[in-house]
Amino acid sequence: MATDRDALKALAEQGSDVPAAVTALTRLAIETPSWGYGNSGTRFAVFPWPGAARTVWEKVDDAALVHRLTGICPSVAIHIPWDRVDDWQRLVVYAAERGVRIGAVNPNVFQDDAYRLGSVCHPDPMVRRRAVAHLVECVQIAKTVGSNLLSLWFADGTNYAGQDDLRTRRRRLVDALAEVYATLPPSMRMLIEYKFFEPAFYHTDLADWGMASAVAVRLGPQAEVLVDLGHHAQGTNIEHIVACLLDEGRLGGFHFNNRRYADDDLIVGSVNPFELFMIFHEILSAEGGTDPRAAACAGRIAYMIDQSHNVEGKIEPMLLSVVNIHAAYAKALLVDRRTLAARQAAGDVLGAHQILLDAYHTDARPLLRRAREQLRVPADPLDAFRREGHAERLAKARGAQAAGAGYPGA
Ligand code: PSV
Ligand code: MN
Repeated sequence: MATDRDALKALAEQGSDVPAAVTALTRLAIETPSWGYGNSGTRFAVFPWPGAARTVWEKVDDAALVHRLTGICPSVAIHIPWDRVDDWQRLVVYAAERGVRIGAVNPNVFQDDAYRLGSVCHPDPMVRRRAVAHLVECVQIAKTVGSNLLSLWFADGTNYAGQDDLRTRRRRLVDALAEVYATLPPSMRMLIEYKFFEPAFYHTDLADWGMASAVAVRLGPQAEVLVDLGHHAQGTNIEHIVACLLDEGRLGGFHFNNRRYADDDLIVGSVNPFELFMIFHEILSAEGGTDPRAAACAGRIAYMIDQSHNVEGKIEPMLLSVVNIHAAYAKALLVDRRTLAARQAAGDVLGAHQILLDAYHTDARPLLRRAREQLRVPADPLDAFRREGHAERLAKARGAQAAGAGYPGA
């Protein structure tokens, strides 16, 4: 049987820069979401998972465990008010003691009764004020916890034609975000997420990447677009969107997950791993390309997971997502971009396509094992999670919460 050493030697002989790829794999940073560690469900039911995190402290514990087992998840995103605490400094220290830090701060302007007709686009200026006040408070929280990311998603939209005036709503949105933008410290970025449906079904105020980037451009250079993989219509070419946003220097970050039908929030790479590989291929092309703006943009992307687990535990699916992201990235690192460019220039349609398939079909696991060796983490994080008995330990310590209906984090 070929050893990892043989496999890496073979890769080097084929022209891959193995040490550079291993280094890149050790440097990837993926943020996990606090809300992915708690019980969540569909609007039909929440099935409580024994050992699921009950508080933000336990969510940080779980994020720290994921980081300990993978070596590439140094931060955890928080959602306000779900994760609100009285003493933010205590949370910062608590996280640091466990080897992680607080990442993106996600405001919540979609759950209060006041937001029935929207938040920053609501027809009533009092409701808009309330939403802006919460967003500004989240900028303050981000400053306090040492985060430089404010990550925004709005449920704003309408259900019926004529319900509200579309352009007026857009002006309300821009005005509100301009107010928030003015409070950002220079080091902080505002990430603007889009989604074309749900909970509104006639129109969504920020429906796609074009609308989000137009708003970002109006606001200024600290505003960028966040691409959630679940927020597109069936068949949308997401890697093309990624390429366009890189070219405009406005790709701020990702919410990784996977979908088959709607915003399914399934394990990353579980439905369409080739799409994930192609997304990383676009990013790496920009990073190593000749356009300095696209290269700089690629270098500051915030990679975050946004998924919820309804029937399958919490930590294990998060680990699988991280492993799948790492694997897609590893394969994208193996693309022979020089030969690809030559074949593209020559109009060699399938010859160019073959370059991508060659990388995609390469077994990248020896590379990943080498990277994990350097990171001093288990060669197989999922296996380690099972062998070390974490699920049983947490189930015993935390027990199961009462069943109920609800939304992630509710
Ligand atoms: C909305 O579907 C979303 O993707 C946004 O990012 C939210 O912040 C997140 O889910 C959690 O509800
Ligand atoms: Mn999201």
